[in-house]
Amino acid sequence: MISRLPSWYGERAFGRVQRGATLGLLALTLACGQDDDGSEHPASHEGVPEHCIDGYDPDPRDKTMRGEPQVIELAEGRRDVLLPAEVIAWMEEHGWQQQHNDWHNVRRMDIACRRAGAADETCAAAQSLSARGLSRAPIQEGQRGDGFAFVVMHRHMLRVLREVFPRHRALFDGFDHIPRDQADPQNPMPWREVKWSADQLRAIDRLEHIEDHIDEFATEDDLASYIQHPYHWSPDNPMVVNADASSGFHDALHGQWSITGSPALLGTNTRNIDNLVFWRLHGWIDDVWERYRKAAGIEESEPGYQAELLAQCKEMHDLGVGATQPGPIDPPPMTMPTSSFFDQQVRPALAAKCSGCHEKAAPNAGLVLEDSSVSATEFVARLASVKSTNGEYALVVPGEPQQSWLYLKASGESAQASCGATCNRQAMPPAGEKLSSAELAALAQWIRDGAKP
Ligand SMILES: [Cu+2]
Repeated sequence: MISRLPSWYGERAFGRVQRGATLGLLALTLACGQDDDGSEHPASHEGVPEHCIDGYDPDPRDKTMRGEPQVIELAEGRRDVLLPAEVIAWMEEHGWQQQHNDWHNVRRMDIACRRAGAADETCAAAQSLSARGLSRAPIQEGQRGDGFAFVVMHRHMLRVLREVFPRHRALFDGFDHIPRDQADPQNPMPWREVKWSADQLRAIDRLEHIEDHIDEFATEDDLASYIQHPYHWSPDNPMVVNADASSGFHDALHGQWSITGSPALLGTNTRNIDNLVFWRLHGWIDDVWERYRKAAGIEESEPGYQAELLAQCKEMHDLGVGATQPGPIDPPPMTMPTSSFFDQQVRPALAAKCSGCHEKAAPNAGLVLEDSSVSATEFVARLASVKSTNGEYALVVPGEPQQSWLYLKASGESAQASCGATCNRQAMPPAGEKLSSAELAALAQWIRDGAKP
């Protein structure tokens, strides 16, 4: 058997609490083993919620519910597909939407604050978490160990749902294969176009034939990081773009089916677990990872893995207990002012095409492009002359569309931009509908005219 337990395992600490208890957890996993017989747990189980050890009983609603996914109708003929109401209710009763969002946000503090090792005092995103009793996770997104935690935590959630809704467990099945085009029977939204770039097709091919690529990923953490995001953390920059442009297919999957205006927006973490496609795509990632584990000869009983499953279950639980107030869960009501050129021509386009991933509650790259709760002045102040995460270009340079990263990304000209190795040239949005030529022209004109609110 090849051991793929990451070598850093013993030194790690995870979550919002410095547990330092890895060895303790490991010991207790080994000590308690299978104790489904209702016997008393050893004292070392203290602090670990019962359900992390014994699991959950099926929910009574599993027997009575129809279990059909809900197709919801949104503005302008858009549609999204959500889990049955009973499942969403169960997750709400257990605080999952909040915990899942917080789980990601405590790992995204460096990204939200645009610097590595972000301190609470100087960054609003960090402050809003610490005001709720949460703090920066010691392992941030894209750091060694984060990919492994990511796949284990999502597996924990998948397993619980299959246990709680056994008669409807197919709701949580991953894609058999990634839909390649709109007509593919696996497309969860037959009304929506499916398009992948050459790099994304390369990722699909590699991951769907993971058994042939085992040697390209030294550890499970390497594989998971490759799937998760197209960037990684470094001490100088929390978002260094990966050299391999096929990395980050998980983000592309979220983007592909993220429907603007949906109450279960797939592109951000606030309520994306309510979305059926969330489980399709995470189920698929889970299957790819499992096939890697099998091909690499990793046993289910491997202690490091078992300890991590327990630790992730406990962390989710602790996030629910530790947060003193609920975070921003529901998207704010739309109160779009309509006066200036920016309000009329630019802001709606950004909201329509970018909010799938840059909505204010949990924006990718810490960049907010949809926030109806702030004035145009405040909104523009966050863009004009503010550096992008690549650290080279400003998001908007008043008067200069060709030097404004927002415009270059939206127009796709970023692909030819001259910028350093850490610069993510990928056009935006990464999947789904691009800005129309009229919207791009309006964006360019607005910048050329001085980027006024
Ligand atoms: Cu997640």
